[in-house]
Amino acid sequence: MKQVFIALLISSIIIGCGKTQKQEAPLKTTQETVKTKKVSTEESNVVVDANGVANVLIQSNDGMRFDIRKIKVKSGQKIRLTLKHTGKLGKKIMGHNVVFLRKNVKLSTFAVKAMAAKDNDYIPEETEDVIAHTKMIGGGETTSLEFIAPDAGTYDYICSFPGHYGLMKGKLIVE
Ligand SMILES: [Cu+2]
Repeated sequence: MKQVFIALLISSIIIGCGKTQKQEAPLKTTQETVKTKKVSTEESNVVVDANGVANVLIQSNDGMRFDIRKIKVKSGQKIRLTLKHTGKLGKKIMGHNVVFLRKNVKLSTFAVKAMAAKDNDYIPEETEDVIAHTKMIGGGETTSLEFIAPDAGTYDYICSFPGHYGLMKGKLIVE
């Protein structure tokens, strides 16, 4: 019995180690990326045009990713956001949008409400949680949205397609 117990113990330690390594690996990569590149490529290249409009391009793909995770603008500034889906998958299986949430809106709570709003492109109807949002698009499509930057602060943005917000999220930093 003792030998069986020890064997089980050893195997569970090995499995345990395997899991830890798998979980830590992506984190290390992220940290290294930040160290080697002083200017994060994930920060938006906000282009302010002659009219003072902040133009921002976010690209999304079939791998459930936004290429931009940080957007910096000034309060009261008009933002013209363009969302491009560079993938091939359709809107019903790999749809993406960009939803800017008000302060103190919990992402997981909002995501549950959004999931129930399938008939409204996963935007809860009559919600007060949303500042502005693009429409939902599929691979090869592009959409854009204009809105006025809210009061100074940090706001979350996500894709509200079911299961996407964990990977597809970023911060709107209003100064
Ligand atoms: Cu998405």
